[in-house]
Amino acid sequence: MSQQNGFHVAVVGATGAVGQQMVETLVKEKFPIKKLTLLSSARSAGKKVVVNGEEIIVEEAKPESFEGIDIALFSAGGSVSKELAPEAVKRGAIVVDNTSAFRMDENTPLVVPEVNEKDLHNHNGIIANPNCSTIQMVVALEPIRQKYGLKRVIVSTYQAVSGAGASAVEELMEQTKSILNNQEVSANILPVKSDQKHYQIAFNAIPQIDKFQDNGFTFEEMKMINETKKIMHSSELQVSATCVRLPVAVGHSESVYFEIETDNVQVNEIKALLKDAPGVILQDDPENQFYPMPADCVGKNDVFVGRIRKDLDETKGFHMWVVSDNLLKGAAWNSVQIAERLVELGIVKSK
Ligand code: NAP
Ligand code: 3JN
Repeated sequence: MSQQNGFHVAVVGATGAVGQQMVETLVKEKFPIKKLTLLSSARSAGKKVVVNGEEIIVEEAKPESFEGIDIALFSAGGSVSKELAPEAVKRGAIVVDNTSAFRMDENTPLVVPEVNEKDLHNHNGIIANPNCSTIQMVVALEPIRQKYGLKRVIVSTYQAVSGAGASAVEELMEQTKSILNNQEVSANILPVKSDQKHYQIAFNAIPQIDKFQDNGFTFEEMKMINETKKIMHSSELQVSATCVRLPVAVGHSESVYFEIETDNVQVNEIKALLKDAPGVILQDDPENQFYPMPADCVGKNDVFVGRIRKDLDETKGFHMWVVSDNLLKGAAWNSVQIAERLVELGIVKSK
């Protein structure tokens, strides 16, 4: 793991669902690491984690933890990022932040490398990683937008419980066991731990992800709407979203309806475009019942697209089904990919 000419990397939230994937992804992608520092809250400080055969002791994240750090990957919630990301930047680190804390800040680039890598050049120390549901959708839409223009997007999501953290996955497993054993079910985490009511997720579908806003949309839906416009640099793009939680452990799915700006485009032209698109794997063969499903996407970095078809009424309208591992391209891989690009573009240098 340790390379003399590598970088001192910190993972903040290293014991969480996303943080653990960040550590695994750094190793899997052979990111050039001189030293790896794992940070968490006081709860997990002292815990030993074996990374690539080396034992690392998790430390409590504090402002001083960032002395000497070159790159800090944050995934410990928005309030931790708001407090500690500026402290990391003050000490010379570049931060890739996986929370919503800075995503809509006009001085912070919000980056999906396949879509808007060039925005990495305009940073003030922090690069924001978008919401998982946004990332997989824009990877699939960007090649279409570039070639045919994009007027409107209407998306419905089918999101895995791991998006709500390690405790939500545990809750799904516990509830499933209880139901199969004819025992009473308890619900304490979903849809939103800090909200008033909690509902069973096992054998259910919950049409609420994050808290409701005054306009009737949830915060998750507003993230998809606002982040898509920012990443695509298009305030005129019409975007609407409905986000739903399903009893799936890993892998978000999305039914995406989109309208392009060009006339007479055939479905095979969209398929051909997505077949060669960066970060996309086309799985579209209805005759052989071949389409993407979350169970097949777990552990993979790509965005899988299938069920592409033309709308029956709107001549410029199309539908597609987009699936990806929410903890990888939706979070850990997109963050590590940003860090890789920062290194390759010479934007970050080892101290
Ligand atoms: P999780 O499984 O609950 O893990 C939370 C992590 O944050 C743990 O490592 C926890 O450490 C750490 N933490 C909590 N409070 C802290 C504090 N005060 N100081 C330092 N570390 C602290 O949650 P998760 O699913 O990994 O998600 C973590 C965050 O990532 C979310 O809150 C969200 O902002 C972001 N996220 C983004 C996406 C996306 O769409 N891109 C998806 C999921 C999550 P302990 O072990 O000590 O508790
Ligand atoms: O629920 C999901 O599937 C994705 C959740 C993402 C999330 C969860 C808690 C806090 C976020 C996020 O990244 O948008 C945040 C947050 O940082 O606001």
